[in-house]
Amino acid sequence: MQTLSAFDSRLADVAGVSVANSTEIHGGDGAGLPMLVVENALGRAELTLQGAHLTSFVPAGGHDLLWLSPKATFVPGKAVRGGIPLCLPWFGGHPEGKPAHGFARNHTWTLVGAEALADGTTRVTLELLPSDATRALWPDDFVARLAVTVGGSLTLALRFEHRGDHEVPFSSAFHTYFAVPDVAQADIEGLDGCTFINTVGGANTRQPQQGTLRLDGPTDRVYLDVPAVQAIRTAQGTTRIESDTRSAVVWNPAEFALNIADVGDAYRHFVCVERGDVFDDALPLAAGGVYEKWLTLSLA
Ligand code: TA6
Repeated sequence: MQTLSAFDSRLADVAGVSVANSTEIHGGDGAGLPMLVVENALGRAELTLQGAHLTSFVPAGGHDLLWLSPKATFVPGKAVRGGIPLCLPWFGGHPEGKPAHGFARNHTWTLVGAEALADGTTRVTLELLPSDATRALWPDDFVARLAVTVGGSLTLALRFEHRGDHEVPFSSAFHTYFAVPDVAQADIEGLDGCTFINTVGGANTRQPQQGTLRLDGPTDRVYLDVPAVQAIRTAQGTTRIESDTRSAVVWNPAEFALNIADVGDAYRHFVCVERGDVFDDALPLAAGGVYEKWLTLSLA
């Protein structure tokens, strides 16, 4: 069973932050993954140190805003299906065939801070530094940090510091899987008028969104230059998404999910609305450049 290092354990000795292994929470064979449980009177969240990956967020008195696949596995080196994988330092496929969505989501981050704040929220901060494995994919030095604040809302504040001496291409996304009772009945607001790139089946067509979005089959769209706020309305309630990033990717594979081992027919119960800076909205990082963006999720 994988556990936190002594250093991590000491930092986690803060009211409202406890450590666990995924096998204790989600079962499964094998060593599992170390996890943090962050809980206070306002809300509760779970995350794996691998990927600094949120797998659950429940505001007090509410339901889990995040979808975790019932077929999710907690295996070292493999991204967990559901929650909020961090796509970093590139989003989607890589021109040289490196792993899709970067390496941040399947490397282990270190807990470097845990604080109970005066407003009743709890913040944990995780850090990813270069290793031989990351250097094979991204030769430059970097410091990646994610501060996770848990209360009645959930805020992720990401900072990626490029320590190289030359400009590098960079894109990033909070690849959030939202829990919905039925994806075919979920209304996504806050994209009206935005241009989207339809990438389903390798297509690459552009058109404007008209009104509310309701998915009616396999969907993979990159919305550009979107407003700060989106909402997902379902019979269960309304989830509010706010971010200072520029793009929103909407994804659900529908029946194609039957070919994805850790999704299958559970695709009906999630929709990804991924805020980030991708495609035309992505900007290269100059030598010594810093990328800082945040995402806040809440029940409206
Ligand atoms: O963000 C949408 C997307 O890029 C889709 O094209 C789909 O591949 C999805 O992410 C999941 O990717 P993953 O590598 O996690 O299986």
